[in-house]
Amino acid sequence: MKQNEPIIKRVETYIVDLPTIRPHLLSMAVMRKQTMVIVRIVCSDDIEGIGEATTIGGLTYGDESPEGMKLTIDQYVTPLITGKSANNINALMYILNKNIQGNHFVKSAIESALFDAKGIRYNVPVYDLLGGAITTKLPVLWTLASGDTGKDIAEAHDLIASKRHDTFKLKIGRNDPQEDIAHVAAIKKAVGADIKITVDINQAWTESIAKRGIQKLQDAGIDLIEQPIVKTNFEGLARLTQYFEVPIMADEAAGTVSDAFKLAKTYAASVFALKISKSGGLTNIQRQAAIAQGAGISLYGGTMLEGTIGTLASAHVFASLSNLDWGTELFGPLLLTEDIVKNPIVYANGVMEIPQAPGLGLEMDWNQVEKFKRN
Ligand code: MUC
Ligand code: MG
Repeated sequence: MKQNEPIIKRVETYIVDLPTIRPHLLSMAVMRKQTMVIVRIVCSDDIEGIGEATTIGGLTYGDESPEGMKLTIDQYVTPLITGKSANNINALMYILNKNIQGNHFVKSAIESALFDAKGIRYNVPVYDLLGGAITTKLPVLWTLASGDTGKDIAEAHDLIASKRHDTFKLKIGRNDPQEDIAHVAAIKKAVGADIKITVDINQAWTESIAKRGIQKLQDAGIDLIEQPIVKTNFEGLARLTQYFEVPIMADEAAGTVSDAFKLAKTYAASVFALKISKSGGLTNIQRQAAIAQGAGISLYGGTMLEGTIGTLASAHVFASLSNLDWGTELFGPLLLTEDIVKNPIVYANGVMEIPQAPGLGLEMDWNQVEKFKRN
């Protein structure tokens, strides 16, 4: 360690539950609140970094639960990194990867907090630590997932009229495929040809159902199909990608850097949905992006429906990517009725602004954390 290097003094974790503006329906879960694990890393120079580990619907989406993530950080991560140099993020992540299998959501939260602290220390935004931002604004779509076709259409019309979003994603897979397809077609017809629509099936279809379903979604004018079949069926995803004109995006299947490599080898998807939580951090997103670039695969900036902290961490790395052809879905904070930062992200005209302030660019509201944290 260099002399006078700041070291990690303390790691704090909080489980925070924030209500959603309406129920959010996915094929595997109905969300009425969002639970996030907030990580606060305090360094010997009194600089702090903040990270967020958030999953969807307890253990229904991913294999890390909020309660388990807090325990993993407190019992396993904290002893490994306390007393180590806070600036050497590569060395810290190497230690974590050597000693802790999996646990990508946890690793992502830790790496985000380390980048936040380092950015504050050197007075630069996190994107500068990642090589620089290609853009200061990212396109952000909105997901219509109220479970009701009429309500989704009304929500889309409001958001188009207020110019907050001009692109939408629909979540299906809970109902009979015919019913789901009719729901999608009605929304597409109501919003019109100029509004781009992605349909996320969240793994709910078998390959044979997907073959018939995607044909109908393609005929209805849908622009992008997301994770139609189970995440482990890479060969099936490759067959669908090669068969259809409408691009197929891998989400749950495109978890880690090695998943990206395996999918790229057979061109099993035209687009990868990248998420810092799935990949285990910001630097792994850049590794996945390099694989995609080499294979001619487009990118999309995904979300685990994180609040402002995780959304900003994602935005800083997504802004550094050159093949983000399908924009992002970094709308997580807008799904929540409350925030735990004092400076919410600015969303307007279909884009979000990336803060230019040091670190992630957030100002924590610890009173709000106190109010919404679990005891
Ligand atoms: C997913 O699978 O894409 C992202 C947006 C949304 O509404 O749900 C998430 C999860
Ligand atoms: Mg998805």
